[in-house]
This record gives sequence, structure tokens and C-alpha cells, in this order.
Amino acid sequence: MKYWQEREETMSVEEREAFQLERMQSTLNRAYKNVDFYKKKFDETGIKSDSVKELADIATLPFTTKQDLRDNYPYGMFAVPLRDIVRIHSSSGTTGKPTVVGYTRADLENWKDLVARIIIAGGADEQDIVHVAFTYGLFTGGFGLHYGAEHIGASVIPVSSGNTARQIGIMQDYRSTVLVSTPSYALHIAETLSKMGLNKNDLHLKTGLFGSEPWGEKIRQEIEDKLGIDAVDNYGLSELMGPGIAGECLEKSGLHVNEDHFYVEIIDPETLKPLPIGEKGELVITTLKREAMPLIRYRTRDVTRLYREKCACGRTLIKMEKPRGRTDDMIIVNGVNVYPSQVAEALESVNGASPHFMMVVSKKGVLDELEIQIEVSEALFFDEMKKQKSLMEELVRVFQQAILIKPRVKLVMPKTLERFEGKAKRVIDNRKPE
Ligand code: DLL
Repeated sequence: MKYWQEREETMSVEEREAFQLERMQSTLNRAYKNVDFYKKKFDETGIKSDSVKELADIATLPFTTKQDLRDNYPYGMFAVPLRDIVRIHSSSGTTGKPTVVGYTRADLENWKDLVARIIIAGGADEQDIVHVAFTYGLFTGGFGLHYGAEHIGASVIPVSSGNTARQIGIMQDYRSTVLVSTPSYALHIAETLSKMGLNKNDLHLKTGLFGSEPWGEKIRQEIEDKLGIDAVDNYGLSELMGPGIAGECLEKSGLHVNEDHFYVEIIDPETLKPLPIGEKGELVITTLKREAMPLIRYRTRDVTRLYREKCACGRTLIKMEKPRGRTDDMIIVNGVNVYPSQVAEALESVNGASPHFMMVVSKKGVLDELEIQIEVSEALFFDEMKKQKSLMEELVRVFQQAILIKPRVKLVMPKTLERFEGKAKRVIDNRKPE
């Protein structure tokens, strides 16, 4: 079995908890001393920076939210002077100001190590030729995976995003063995490949490290089949570092969280109370080693579940389920809360429908109407009216079961829904804001 940092990845839970506590206490101290935002917040709520005596005490501290980062734009959350910052990234978001993320030299070293762990866990090594099709720039995906892959000694091709036909040419000529991208872009590559009259045997890929957006087992299967690879998931968010927070090993049964650097909790997003391990809720993360921008109980808005199990890979790091939804991508249709992830999950149970869908919400009179557009195969679309009808009926039924409202279902031709090089967009909301 290969590891990047064997000791950290395989130590006993008890030993790791001792490290976590020590690092948590020092993070709180530094945040209190060096970040006005935290000093004020602690003072206001009467919390002492030494009030954490054991790990569970973290639950007594207030949360940090994306709004807090926006309010302290651009550098207000930094715990070190700007001269110690050696890299800046940011996350754009769709509304409001971007959030700015700073790294010290030590933060960059740790970032490289954590991404390296994930790359190795996913089955790649120094022999590999790693094709990075994430955008390079303020987005953390490109640089994050790039430096991690270089760190393990792989040959890295910084292709970045765009021009898929050219990317395929490069993969053929340079014999790329590992593809790094979003899962939707991997599917787009597979489709473009077949449009070009090529197939997986014309490439040399063996592994795909995909992340940055939710994806399920059906998409994994499709990517693995069409590209002939092992497709593994990795998770992160820019506010906390970028990629490198968690990643799957080849068991493909949950993402190992790098919990020696990130303390993870699950809370009930309504009551904000911590939930016991194993329950589904919102992931909250406290950084344990970060110098430039320590974050305490950061609300990720991602919905997942944490669990400990003996993993065949030997890693003792806690696992998280593939995050499939956010507490804030919810849309409300006629008073009912709907998550795109529920639709994606329901789709997985239906044979004959592709995983490509778009939810279109509009007003019909005073009521909302939800239409779910789904791509189906050309054969089904043109020839087989009867099959088409029964598929539509089945889709309406499973969706209604999943989201508790009855959507209209529209079958569309293959490849008519927009493909995304970055994150896939699953909702078009045509309703006018009130
Ligand atoms: O997407 C960082 C990243 C880059 C992760 C490359 C993995 C690979 P942001 O742009 O800040 O950062 O978006 C973070 O994307 O809160 C999740 O909602 C979602 N997300 C990221 N990875 C996954 C994943 C990067 N594997 C937000 N599964 C997060 C599901 C994911 N959702």
C-alpha cells in the first residue's frame, strides 16, 4: 500500500486526537491574538481562547460564515502580516464580494502534502503523467492539484480548461495517464472523444481525480466505462485551502478527511446543534495547522455524513460520504424545498436516463412550475414512443417521491443540455424575485 505521509494517515485515532487538541488550542490562541474579527467575537460572547480543554468543547464556540469573510474583505481575516503571505486565491461565488484566501509559505507546503496524499490514495504515483484540466487562476483547483502532483514527482501537464479537442490531442500525444478535472468535464471529454471518432483505447488514461462539484455513482460508472479508468472523488473548498481536504482511496467508499489538519463536525443546519457521528447534516470545519487564515467552525453548507470504519487501504482518517447537496442551493417550489442533489440521486435509480439534467423553475399564473429536462439516447428519442412514455412516467414518479412535488419531465436529445467546464449548473430559475 502506498501513502504519502504514512504516519499521519495511519496513526491510531487516539494518537491523532492528541495532535488535534494541541493544534486546536494553538489555532484558537492565534486567531484570538491576531484576528480582530475573532477577538471581538470571543470577547462579545465571553469566550476565553483557552476554554477548549477537550475536542468536543469546540461546540461551545461560535461559527464562522462566508458572510463573515465577505464582511472582512479583502484581508481582514488574515492572522499574519501581508509580508508573510506568499499566495492569494479567491472564490468568486455568484453574489456579493468574492472571498479572499491567503497562504504563508508553510501553508503552501502543507497544501502540497495534503493534495499529494489524495493523489497517491487515488492510485497515482511518480510514474504518472498528470493532465490538469482545472482552470489555473484565482480558483484553487488548477494550482492545488498541480503542485500536489509535482510534489509526488509525477509529470504534470498544466493544460487548464477549454478547447477540448486540443486537450484530447495532448492526451494522445503526451500519453497522459491521470486526468484531473470536474466530473462533468470528464464526461464532456468522453463525449467529444466519440464525436471525434475516437474511444478510450486511443488514450492512455488509467486514473481520474475528480472534484469541485457533487457527482454520484451513476456518473462515476459512466466516466469509468467511457474513459476506461478508476474515477475517484476529492473534496475541498477555497475558503479553507482548496482541494486537499478529503479524497477517496481506491476502495471508493467515502472520502478520507485529512483530519490532522481539519477538525470536522456535522451540525443540524436548522438548530445548529452538533449531531452525533454517522448522522447527516452540514459539515463544519476548523483549521488546525493553517497560519495565514485560521478559520474556526466554518460552515461549509455542504451536506454529508461522517463515519469511522476500518478501511482496506489502511488509512485511519475519518470518512465522509460524497457530499451531494448544500444547505444553500435549495430552491423553493410552491413552498416545498428542493435540492438538485435529490433529483440527481433519484435519476440514478432510473434505467435509460442519462445523468444530465436541468431544472427549470418558472411561474405559471401564481404557481411555480418545475420542469426537469433530461437527456435520453437518440434511439429512445426518435423511435420508441411507447418506451418514451413509460420512461417519462417512471421519471415523474421517482422525482415526485424524492422531492415531494410533481414536476413536468421533458426528454431532450442527447447533448442538448449545456456542458460545463467548471461546475455544472443544475437550476435555471425564471421566476422574477419578489
Ligand atoms: O471547488 C475546491 C476544489 C477544487 C475541490 C478542485 C476539489 C477539486 P470552491 O470553488 O470554493 O472550491 O467550491 C467549494 O464546491 O463547498 C462544495 O459545495 C463543492 N465541492 C467541491 N468538491 C466537491 C466534491 C473547490 N468532491 C464547494 N463533491 C464546496 C461535492 C464538492 N461537492
